[in-house]
Amino acid sequence: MAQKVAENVRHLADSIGDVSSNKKVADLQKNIKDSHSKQTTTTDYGIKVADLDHWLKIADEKSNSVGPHSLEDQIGRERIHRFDHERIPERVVHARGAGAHGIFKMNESLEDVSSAGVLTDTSRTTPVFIRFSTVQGSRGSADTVRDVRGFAVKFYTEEGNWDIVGNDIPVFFIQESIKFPDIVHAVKPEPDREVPQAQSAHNNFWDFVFLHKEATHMFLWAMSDRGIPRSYRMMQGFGVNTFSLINAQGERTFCKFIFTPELGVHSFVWDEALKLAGQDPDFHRKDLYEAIDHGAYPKWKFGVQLIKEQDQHNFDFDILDATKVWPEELVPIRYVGELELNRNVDEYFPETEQVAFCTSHIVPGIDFSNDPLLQGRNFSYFDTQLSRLGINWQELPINRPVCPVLNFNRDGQGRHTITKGKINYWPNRLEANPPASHTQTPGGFHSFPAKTEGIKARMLTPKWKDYLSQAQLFYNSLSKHEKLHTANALSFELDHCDEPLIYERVVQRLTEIDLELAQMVALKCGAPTPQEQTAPNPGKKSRGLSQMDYLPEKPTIKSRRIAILIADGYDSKSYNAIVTAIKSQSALPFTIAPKRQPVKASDGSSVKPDHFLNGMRSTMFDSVFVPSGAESAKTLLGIGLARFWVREAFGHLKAIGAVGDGVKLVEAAVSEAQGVQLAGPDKALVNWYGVVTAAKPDDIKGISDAIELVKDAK
Ligand code: HDD
Repeated sequence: MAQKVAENVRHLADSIGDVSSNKKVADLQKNIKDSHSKQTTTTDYGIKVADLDHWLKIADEKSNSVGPHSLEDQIGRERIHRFDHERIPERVVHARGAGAHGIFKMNESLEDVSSAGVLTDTSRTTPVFIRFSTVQGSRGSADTVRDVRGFAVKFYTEEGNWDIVGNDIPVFFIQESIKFPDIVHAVKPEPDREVPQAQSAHNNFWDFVFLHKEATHMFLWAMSDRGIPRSYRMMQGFGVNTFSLINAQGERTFCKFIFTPELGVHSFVWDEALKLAGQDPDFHRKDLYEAIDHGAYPKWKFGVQLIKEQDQHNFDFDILDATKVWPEELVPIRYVGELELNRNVDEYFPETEQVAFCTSHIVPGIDFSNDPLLQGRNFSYFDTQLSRLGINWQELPINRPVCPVLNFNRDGQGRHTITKGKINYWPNRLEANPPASHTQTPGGFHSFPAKTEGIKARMLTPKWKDYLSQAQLFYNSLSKHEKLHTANALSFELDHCDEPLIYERVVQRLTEIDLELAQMVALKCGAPTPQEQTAPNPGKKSRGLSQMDYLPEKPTIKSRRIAILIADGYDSKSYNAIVTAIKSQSALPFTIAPKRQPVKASDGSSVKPDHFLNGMRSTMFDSVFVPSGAESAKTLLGIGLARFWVREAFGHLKAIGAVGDGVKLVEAAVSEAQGVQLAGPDKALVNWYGVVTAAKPDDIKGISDAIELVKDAK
């Protein structure tokens, strides 16, 4: 225990020391205190506290009497007051999240289209903070539920903060922001009984999306494997809305922002996600922390899609419509930068909980567009921070920019800044704090002088009414197994709807996408089987929609979690070889045994396992390996849970490896899973997807084959 505390203190000291390369991290140091210091505890007003265990009260040892509390106890009162007010309102959506610090760099300048320093200066390293999130659930809900994931990036640029408040899905449910309260009400727990938590699998959500045909495209994305990512580190990030870039010549280019992960895009299978929600509700949060802590820093390529202003109307969809992607064949992605997360937060609340993003936070060289969803968002984010954090929320350490902030905004609850001088208005006789245009100083923000015409009306133009083409494009572009997963997800969701009107209508909508899909879902959710495709689907496909298009450029098992199953009598040679092989590829080995006390090898050496069989489940690992050792294999074979470990991993299509005697356990488990008897212990299982075995216990080739195979793990 003492050692663990010492390690933590060292970690804190290290992190405080490591500030030179990141301006934001350096800025945060002003507010960091060491909770492990040996200094005497004080009240918030600074006096040393003598006793932390007892409230001041009227008591008498002699008569053995403990009387009532004294209200006089300012120390006891302060502690309770502070505790009573610890909670702030959770975010109205995206309440559950995890964050980390990192850096952003441009490899290629975008000066042809933008004058923003952050997008043009290739010598800069811009500090960033990212918060990933789920949308539907409360702050304490599970990480692995089926949902859209938030991907919000704050760039602390030299010209001020720039926020991309994006998602892992490139389109949105609705075209107009005025509908946002309705979609959120519909997807959140139903108001009468407040169920279900963090689930879209209920009548209200499917009622809403049926009644909004524009939501069809996005609900297909959410029901695909994108809705259950394996890790925050393995998802794409999309700014979703259309922004403008403005170059030094004052020309405008429309733009979408995209982040693509170096590790590729990967998902759970639904059974894993479901089980993990109970077995480890913090799975994604821990995964992010663990990877950064082990130095496996998550990385994304940063790209833009660009459309010249004069080409705005040359597409058969409106490029300002957030329910549409810009197909890559029409608008290629230009990858120009990279983003890396390399530092965990020191404390969750002041950093991850208090970070506040606004789509309206842009810097000179970047501007908005008339995307109606974005226009509404620009109002909403600032507004919501007021009720979450108060008017001075931009002074909070995690939110304050790294460049100077100076203006005549004053006062309000929780004001930190002390501004000297008599002047707090503009214009003033001292010409203090002038706007840039007054002094002809370059760098002031100028809104793009866009020409607009029309009449004031609540309407959108006809192009916005094509709700199906891109929904079909997405579904057509999925691989065979992604289509099957989507059908299964829809069936699961609609099975949870108990009003026939709801699931029958949704199946009816699916007939406008793909008849076979509609029929598969109808069969399982209980709707009548439809017989006709009700809208023509010309079968168009596009690159970049299936996540199979985003396998890592170089296969890697970096940061993957690999369980090694052993019991007393394991073979230390094959065990050590696999541990070394895993570590050499920057993956993480975890030893699992029937007990957590030291396990003895056949040669008398021993190892203390990381976990015992029932403390963890195969769902928490990407792969399972069984080393050799006759006694070990015999023990494991006799334990139902050990066989279940391998069987379950096999069922989830995970890479499984075994050498020597360990093969017996894998064979038994796989036979159970398949319901067939294998021919013998030496029969190679390589034909079976994801299983690699080698008969010889020290068959390093066999072991590295297994490692190679793990690379191809989903
Ligand atoms: Fe939103 C939070 C992403 C539409 C209103 N949104 C929020 C977060 C993300 C997104 C990632 C969490 C930020 C964080 O980690 O603190 N939202 C999106 C995307 C949208 C979108 C990609 C579609 C393109 N949002 C949207 C609309 C509105 C909002 C149309 C309202 C008109 N969103 C909010 C909000 C939240 C929010 C209520 C809740 C907490 C917060 O802002 O800071 O203002």
